[in-house]
Amino acid sequence: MVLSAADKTHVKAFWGKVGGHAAEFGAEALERMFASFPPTKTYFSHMDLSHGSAHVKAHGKKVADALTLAVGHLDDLPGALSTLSDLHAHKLRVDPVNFKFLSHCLLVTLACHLPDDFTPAVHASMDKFMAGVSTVLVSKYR
Ligand code: HEG
Repeated sequence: MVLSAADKTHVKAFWGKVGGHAAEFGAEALERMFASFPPTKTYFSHMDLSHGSAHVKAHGKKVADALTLAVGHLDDLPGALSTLSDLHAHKLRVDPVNFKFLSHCLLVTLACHLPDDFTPAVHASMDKFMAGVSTVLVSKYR
């Protein structure tokens, strides 16, 4: 998944619009994922996944912070996400299909909150960005 120069420009500008809402949007994306793809909840059986839960809020912030880091390193996603990649592959062992679910739910969340900025071109670039991040996070499975 190679992001073009235009993709990188779209992703950086759009994430700038997300601004201080990143953690909140991360938590909403998780809530949507748990609601629409219930098997994903099995990975979080140690957490309270009810609406407004502090666990989901805290995890939403972690995911969002990782995405902010990735946006800052679009030319070196493997380097920026190396530790996180080890964690997901070796310790968490999250089935790769779930990354598509979370990516989808994040895009839906972003589209709901920033409809004017989420143009078809930005949508396409954000989709490529999430695919790029997901590729790195599942890259060490074998
Ligand atoms: Mg993962 C932990 C980011 C997809 C399940 N995830 C984490 C952490 C981050 C993160 C930053 C905390 C790492 C730490 O504590 O050092 N996750 C992250 C991203 C994405 C992703 C950026 C995809 C875009 N994660 C993902 C998916 C699942 C999953 C699809 C399962 C459906 N993540 C998962 C679990 C943990 C993390 C179970 C450990 C949670 C905990 O116990 O605190």
